[in-house]
Amino acid sequence: ILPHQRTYKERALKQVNPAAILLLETMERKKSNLAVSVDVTKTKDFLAIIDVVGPFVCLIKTHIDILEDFDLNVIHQLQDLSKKHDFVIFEDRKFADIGNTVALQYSSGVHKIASWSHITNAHPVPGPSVITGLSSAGLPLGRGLLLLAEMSTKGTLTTGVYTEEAVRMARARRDFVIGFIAQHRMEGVGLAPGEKADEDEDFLILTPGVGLEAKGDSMGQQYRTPKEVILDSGCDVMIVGRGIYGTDPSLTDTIAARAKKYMEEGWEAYCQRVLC
Ligand code: BMP
Repeated sequence: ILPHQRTYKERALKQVNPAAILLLETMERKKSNLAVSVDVTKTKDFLAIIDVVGPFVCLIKTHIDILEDFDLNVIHQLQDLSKKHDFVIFEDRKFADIGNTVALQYSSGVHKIASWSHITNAHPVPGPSVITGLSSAGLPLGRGLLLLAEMSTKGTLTTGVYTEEAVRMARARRDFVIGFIAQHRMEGVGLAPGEKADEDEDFLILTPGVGLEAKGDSMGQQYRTPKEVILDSGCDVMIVGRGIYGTDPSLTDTIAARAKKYMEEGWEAYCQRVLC
């Protein structure tokens, strides 16, 4: 039985990293595998969208450096909303430098990401040292890391040996690496012939590039449906941005209705997958 054939609740019991446990338990509690990516430039819109989609999500994904009027007060309000609506926070920072630099970028600067984001992510391109650097700041705080094993964009270089090496790097650091940003499951990827993965291995797959209406955008993004992502590809969390918040943040009823629809489709696909 593969990890994604088990329930989120069962899988939470076997995890060691606190952020992985928190995410799986939140998904089970809220019956949601929907994450909303809130990529807007004004704090007012950012917080308003999160308050509207909050009841429907297991996780809110941020690009905190997009906010034009950022100050640490935004973080306090984000944390209040996370408590009010019971969701996990994931800053999509995509670290990609030497260990010493990423440790500083993660813990310090204007945004102090490690202090508030349960989960963050990194490109595997620097090699294992990126995990060493980030874990020095994140592990003492109970944080978790996702490696970008695959991307959703046309022409991405994250294929073949690159993806395999990403999975090998994660296997060596299961205390901190909780899974991948990817388009598929990673069981069996990167194993030598005859090599078997540890039977407790259970990486979470968080998948962007999800949309019910559009197939992509004019800048190389590619979308699949919740059913394709959760049922056909066995991914765990679907990440939706513009498909939910659209172009007008003031349309709160429409945004809430879209979030509810994605949440229901994602959960239905999960139920079919685990036959619950
Ligand atoms: P949207 O659904 O509006 O296309 O947004 C997708 C979000 O997921 C963006 O925040 C983007 O940075 C992120 N993302 C992605 O689209 N593809 C990837 O491979 C990795 C990402 O982090």
